[in-house]
Amino acid sequence: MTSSEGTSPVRSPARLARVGVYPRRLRLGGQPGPSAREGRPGGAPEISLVPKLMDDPEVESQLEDIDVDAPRVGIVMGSKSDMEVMQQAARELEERGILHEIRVMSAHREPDVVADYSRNAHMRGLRVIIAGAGLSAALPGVCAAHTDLPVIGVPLTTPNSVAGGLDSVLAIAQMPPGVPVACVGVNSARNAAILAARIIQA
Ligand code: AIR
Repeated sequence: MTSSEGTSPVRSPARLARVGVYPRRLRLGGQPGPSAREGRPGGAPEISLVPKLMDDPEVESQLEDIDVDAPRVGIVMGSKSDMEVMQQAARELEERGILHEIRVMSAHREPDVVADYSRNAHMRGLRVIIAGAGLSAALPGVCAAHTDLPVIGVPLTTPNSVAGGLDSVLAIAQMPPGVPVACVGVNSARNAAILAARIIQA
């Protein structure tokens, strides 16, 4: 399921800017970006006001290849039984017009699926992964082990949770140095979505 299923494609400059894609056509009038040298013939060496990135043809062609309708946030969870809570994240992103996708994958039951998804996430255009799981909640950490994208973990409660979900909190927050996972509160999927939106817009 992706949010794009019920949403018309948005290709406006504002939309592109919100997802962090600034292809050449977004420059004013389609012209090359402004320069501090303009209006000063023979003046000081040119200082471009456009980030150097935009002048690199290779990077620019890669940016133009990015599908602006691709999901920007991946919402994953360890079980279908997590769906009700995790849909709060989807709803929040939907309201903010941020394209997202939802997948069920267990770090323990389908470790290869989680690894493949995480390894391909950046290349597919995702900017943030929100991962929710209960009990021994390895999913956010395993995602983070396989991607350089920011991962936000959502500790979830289940009928078998220990200490109201403290088991999941510790599993998500207590990551080893070098493999960070942001951890929101127990069942706080909406907060995870708001944080994801802030990361994308930062
Ligand atoms: N879980 C699934 N694989 C690994 C973990 N930690 C979690 C799910 C769910 C809980 O186990 O995220 O919160 C119970 O899953 P189920 O499928 O038995 O309902």
